[in-house]
Amino acid sequence: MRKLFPVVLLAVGLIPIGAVHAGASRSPRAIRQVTVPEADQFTPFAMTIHAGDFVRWVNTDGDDHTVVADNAYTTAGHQGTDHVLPASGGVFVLRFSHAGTFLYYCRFHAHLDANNQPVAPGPDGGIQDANGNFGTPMSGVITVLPGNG
Ligand SMILES: [Cu+2]
Repeated sequence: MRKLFPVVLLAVGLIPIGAVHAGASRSPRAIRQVTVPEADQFTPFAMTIHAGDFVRWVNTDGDDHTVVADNAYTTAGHQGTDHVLPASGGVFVLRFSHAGTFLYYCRFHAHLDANNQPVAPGPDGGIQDANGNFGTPMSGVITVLPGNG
């Protein structure tokens, strides 16, 4: 079994794109970005990439957030991911090496219920809006298509 390790980088400028697959393929590997804006959400919510591509999460919010993936829905690898995105600039990068679906959430602002559905934190941890709702679960999904060869 191939074990995948997350690549943790302190600064966006340090990503060694050329070094990762130098000589392995002519097609450049894309880096796609998911941003946490000044809200408890991942933008964009859904993203489609190709095997071999990287996804970089950048937290521009003033609060800490997390990128968490449980085994239940994740078929694109990186099961058991649990990484903190520190406030105001935290960065986390994963490379997806095979096709599948990567459903993830922030464990500070969402969790999976007994049926593995993402749910908002509720009264204990959520911020109540004017309608009395406690927000939407902070989650996202990445669809990984087969690579280009
Ligand atoms: Cu969060």
